[in-house]
Amino acid sequence: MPKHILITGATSGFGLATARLFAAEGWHVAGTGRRAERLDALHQELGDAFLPLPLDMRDREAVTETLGNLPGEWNDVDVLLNNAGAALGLEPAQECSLDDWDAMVDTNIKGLLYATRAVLPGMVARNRGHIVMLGSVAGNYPYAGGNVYCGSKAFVKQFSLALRADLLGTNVHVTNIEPGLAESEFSIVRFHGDTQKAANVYEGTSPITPQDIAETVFWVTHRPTHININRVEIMPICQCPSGPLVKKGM
Ligand code: NDP
Ligand code: 8X3
Repeated sequence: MPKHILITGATSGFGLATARLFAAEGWHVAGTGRRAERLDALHQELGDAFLPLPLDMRDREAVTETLGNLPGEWNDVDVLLNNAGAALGLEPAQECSLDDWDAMVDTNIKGLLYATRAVLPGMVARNRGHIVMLGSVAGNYPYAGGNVYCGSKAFVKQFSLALRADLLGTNVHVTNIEPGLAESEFSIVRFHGDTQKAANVYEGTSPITPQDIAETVFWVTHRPTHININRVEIMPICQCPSGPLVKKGM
């Protein structure tokens, strides 16, 4: 009997790479995304091992209805990968678009909550399962222009840890994966389609790849049952955390 992973945001980047890796390992993969044509293409590629779920994670009713009532065996979700998310803009807070802020809160925080709430009762009833979050180093270290994106990922980190507390006494696992610089469509989305600006982010670096993250998801979900990986922070070797900034001449 194949295991089932439900991936939010399977149309690109980390989610797409994870869908391919888990399918290659014999898992059944259900994947969400707004770009239905990309889900269709993945369905063509992976065949019956893939269940396309076109929806917007910001739509509470659609997420609750769809993810809470998957057909047949698909409803026994072994792993939920809460991956769908975005950074929008890199302006200082006083110049940011409120629409961008709303979209980040609604997707990165609220969409993740809707998906979690939809699958959690089944996992608790079966006394097994794993919820893996795509947090970020942005939840650990602030940077200029990160404002609401950093805040949303700090939420994800703390929510993951608090979820562990609620689930103590069950065999339901929770992990927050916290990548640093990684190349996907992330920066194209952040810069609202400006591919040149996005390319500049990675120029001269060796960023994390979606495959690296897929392998991390696979690793954290294949530990012995008595183990829970709480958090995994990953940076490429060309990046490191740094301390508080100082502005001289003030
Ligand atoms: P991509 O932009 O390549 O992929 C984002 C995915 O999220 C797409 O499948 C997209 O699908 C989906 N998504 C976004 N908004 C929505 C929405 N409203 N409803 C449904 N799906 C949505 O980026 P990454 O793969 O890099 O990002 C995946 C996660 O990893 C995000 O949470 C991101 O914050 C996080 N992350 C990324 C890092 C990076 O540097 N790349 C580093 C650390 C964390 P569609 O557009 O089809 O709806
Ligand atoms: C993505 C990494 O540093 O661009 O979450 O915020 S960063």
